[in-house]
Amino acid sequence: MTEHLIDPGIVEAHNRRNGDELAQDYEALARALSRRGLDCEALLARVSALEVAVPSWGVGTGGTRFARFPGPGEPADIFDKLEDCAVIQQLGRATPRVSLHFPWDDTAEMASVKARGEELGLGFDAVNSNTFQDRPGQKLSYKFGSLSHVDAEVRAQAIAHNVDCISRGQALGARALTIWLADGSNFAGQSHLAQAFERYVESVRAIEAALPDESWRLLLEYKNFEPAFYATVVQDWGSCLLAAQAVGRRTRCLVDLGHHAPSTNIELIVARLIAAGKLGGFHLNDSRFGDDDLDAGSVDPFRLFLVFNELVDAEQRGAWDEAPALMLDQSHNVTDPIESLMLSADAARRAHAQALLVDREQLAACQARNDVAMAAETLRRAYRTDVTPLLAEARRRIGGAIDPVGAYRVSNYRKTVAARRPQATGSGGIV
Ligand code: PSV
Ligand code: MN
Ligand code: MN
Repeated sequence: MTEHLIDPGIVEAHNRRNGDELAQDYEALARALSRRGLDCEALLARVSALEVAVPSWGVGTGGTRFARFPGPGEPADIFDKLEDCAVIQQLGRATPRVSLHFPWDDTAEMASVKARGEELGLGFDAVNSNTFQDRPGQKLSYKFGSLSHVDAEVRAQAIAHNVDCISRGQALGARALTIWLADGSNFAGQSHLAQAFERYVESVRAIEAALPDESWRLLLEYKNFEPAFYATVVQDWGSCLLAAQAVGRRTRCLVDLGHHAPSTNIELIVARLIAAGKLGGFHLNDSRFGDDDLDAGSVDPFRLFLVFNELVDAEQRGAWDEAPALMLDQSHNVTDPIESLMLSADAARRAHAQALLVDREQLAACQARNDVAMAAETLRRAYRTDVTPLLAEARRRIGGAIDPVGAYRVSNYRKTVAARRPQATGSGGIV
């Protein structure tokens, strides 16, 4: 029996208050969709199946390199983080797994973390390594890189950390390791561009060889800049693809939506990675300038829809051997992280539902006769459909909240945990 941290009676009362309105809106949507030859119930089943993992680091207040302004009731350790993730799942019902980050989350035995997750109805998604910071007492520094470092001993230390993350992931029941590499250079001439990449690929090969079995995946993130401002070792999807291809079958690329220059056509990158058989997963978020880590769909929901449009298209064409893993990767500086994460999971499902509504036969016909206006309008028509009642109904049917943020606020969860968790202090920024 799953332990619910918010009294289910509160959720039921909330759903009763909003139930009539939802029933009317859902019925109206079902009628409108049926006029378009679409079955709302079938769509609801598809949308309900979409799951997004929550990052353990996302439930704490983030920060910038200038400051961090922690809110009340911040999680103090991995067990507090799991509780917050459980609330997100209880109300939203779209996020049954948590993605852990080491060493940030290695303060407890993995067996007890797994057991607590089970009590709360949570499983574990990809684990994340961290060789972008030095931990206290660490033998060798990552100041000048880790997996691509010029010194073989530093590389060996970074590889060993990733292998340790894999065994922690195994203990949790996870099946993937995600590597985001901060390595790079700040000045022209600082590093040999080609050799640094070769050393990185060599290191990743050693990590892939340590994966427990064929079902495990190694997901490589790329990022255009920061903290290296002159040249990042894995700066774009091209480098990432080269690395994934050079390493092996189980190694794939992970597209973090915030890791591109502002006007980059991310859906095109997605299409290319699918074609190469190397799209392993996503870190969903939104951004205006760079790695802003804002809530998914909060700046440009149309772009999120276009990404999901590629995924639905690929799935329907049978263009991949397995669907990419979906995870959120956000930093919440001015919002309650629980609210932001629930809204982002909802945004992902919304984009997915809209993408499922695209009339693909009509789109293909428009493309075939170069009917540009109608092709674009076919996409926009799906995007303009308000699927809010469908998302809410999907949650309601399995015990979630019609309006997760509304129910969360009524529950006073934040106030309750603030009374027993120590108040975190501000100070410097974190990633
Ligand atoms: C840093 O850019 C970053 O945001 C990457 O996207 C990672 O996924 C995340 O931090 C956690 O390491
Ligand atoms: Mn990321
Ligand atoms: Mn990032």
